[in-house]
Amino acid sequence: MKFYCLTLFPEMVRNGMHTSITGRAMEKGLIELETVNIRDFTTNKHLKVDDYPYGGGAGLVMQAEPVYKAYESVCAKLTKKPRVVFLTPCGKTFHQKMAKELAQEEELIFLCGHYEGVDERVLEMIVTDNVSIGDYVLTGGELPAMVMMDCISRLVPGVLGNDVSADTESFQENLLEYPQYTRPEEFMGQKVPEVLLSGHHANVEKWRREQSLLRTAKYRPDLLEKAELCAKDLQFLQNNTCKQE
Ligand code: 6GU
Repeated sequence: MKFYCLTLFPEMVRNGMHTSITGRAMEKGLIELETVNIRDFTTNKHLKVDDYPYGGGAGLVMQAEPVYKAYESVCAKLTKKPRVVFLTPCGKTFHQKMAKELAQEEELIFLCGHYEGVDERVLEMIVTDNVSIGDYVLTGGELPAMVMMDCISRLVPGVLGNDVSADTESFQENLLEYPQYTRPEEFMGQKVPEVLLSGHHANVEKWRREQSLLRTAKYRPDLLEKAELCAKDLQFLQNNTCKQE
C-alpha cells in the first residue's frame, strides 16, 4: 500500500505516521507514505496558495492550480488513475467497511484542504471519494487523512503482529470489543473477573460475548440493530438490559 498525501503541512503527516505501529510498518516496507507539499507547486513569487472567495464571505479558499499540479506530479509516477480521497466534513462518514474496501487499492491519494475550502473546479476534476471522519469540524484535512491511513494500514497483511486481532475487534460484527485485563490479578483492590483466570475456554468465550453485547447495548444501541445475534444473544440481552425491542 502506498499513500500519497497532498498537504500544506507535510511534516505533521509524516511525524504522525512515522510513530508507533504505522512507523514500524513503513520501516518494514509494508506501507509507504509520500507527502507532497502543495506549496511547492505555486507559480507566484509569494508562494501563495489561497485567495478570497468569489461572492465574498469569511476565510480564504485554496486555489485550484497548485492542488492540480501537486496531483499531476503524483499521477506522473503511476500507471493507472488512482483513487483520490478529499477530506471534508461534507463527505461520506468514514467507517470500517470503507477502510476495508480502500485497503484493496495499491495506492491512494489523500488531499488535505485548509482554510475555508478548496476551489470546487479542481475537486470536480480529481476527487473520487469525499470523506468525513465524523460530525464535527476540524481546522484541516491532515488529522482525518492520518486517521484513515492508520485505519487502512492495520488492515494490510503483516502490519499488526498477529493477524487475528484485526478480525476479532470492535465493529467486525457490529459489536464493541469486550474488556481486557493483564497482570496483576488485583489492582487497588479491584480483581480481574474470576472467569478469565479459570482456564475454561468456553466460559471465557461466553463471558466475552456477553460483555460485548452489554457494552454495545449501553454505548452503541444503533450498532446492535445491525449485529447478527443468535437466540442466546437475544435472550441474554433481554435478561440483562432494560432496552425495549
Ligand atoms: Cl475530513 N475535515 C475537516 N476539516 N473537518 C472534519 C472532517 C474532515 N471530518 C470531520 N470533521
